[in-house]
Amino acid sequence: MLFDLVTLFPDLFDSFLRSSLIGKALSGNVLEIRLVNIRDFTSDRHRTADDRPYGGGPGMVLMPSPLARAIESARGNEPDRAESRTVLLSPAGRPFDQSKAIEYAALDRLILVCGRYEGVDERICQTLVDEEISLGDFVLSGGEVPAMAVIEAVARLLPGFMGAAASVNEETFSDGLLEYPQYTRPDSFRGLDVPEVLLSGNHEAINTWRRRMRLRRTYERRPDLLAEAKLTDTDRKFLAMLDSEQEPGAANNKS
Ligand code: 4HQ
Repeated sequence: MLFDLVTLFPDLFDSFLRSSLIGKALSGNVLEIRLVNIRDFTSDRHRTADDRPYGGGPGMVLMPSPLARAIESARGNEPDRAESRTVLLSPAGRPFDQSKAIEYAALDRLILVCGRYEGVDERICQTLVDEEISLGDFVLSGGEVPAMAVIEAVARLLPGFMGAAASVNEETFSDGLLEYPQYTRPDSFRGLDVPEVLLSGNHEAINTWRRRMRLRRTYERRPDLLAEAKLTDTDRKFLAMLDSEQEPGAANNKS
């Protein structure tokens, strides 16, 4: 799969692209990443890429012309790639999630446009961008870090990314519940013991405990996920029990 990164700060991707898993995927041809520097498509001697917002207000806006030429340059090489999408990283986009990552992993090519300043000229979104996505409800200085997050989420779904041995475990976001807590040696750490059941060798008891921990965590931390989660009748009974135990205002961290 080919990723084109359209950015004013291509250097920000250096260490990320050399990092072990991404680096291996690049040398193993599972992944190809091209960097397009918006600055290379400016037309004045100062290489200006931003300008003041019409209507006034703080900050600067990415100018449409250099950005348009940069995106078109990315598209221009291998324009015949069958399935391609141009995506702008923006806090005003639709939320990025695992289902989006799965959707992108089926493409031949993803063009990621990283904005800076207060944003990009709206006419870029209207003409050259297929969709806008947000990594969450917070404000960053640019789309580069979100772009790396998208690359990592998508790349690990590509066949061959993690080698033949390890396969992807997407449990959390396939059935819509948070993961159960994990423990490794030693069985006592700073006075905290690994739950007995995990040392019991009783796999049925372990599975029940893990399922309940997933339900409890999701109930406590991300109740919004429960509406979409795949739940059995037993799950619903357990959740109803948690709900009846709830004391208003008191956190419940018991297992
Ligand atoms: N920015 N999810 C502002 C983000 C962001 C986010 C990227 C900051 C775009 C212009 N992007 N620039 N949150 O905060 O994707």
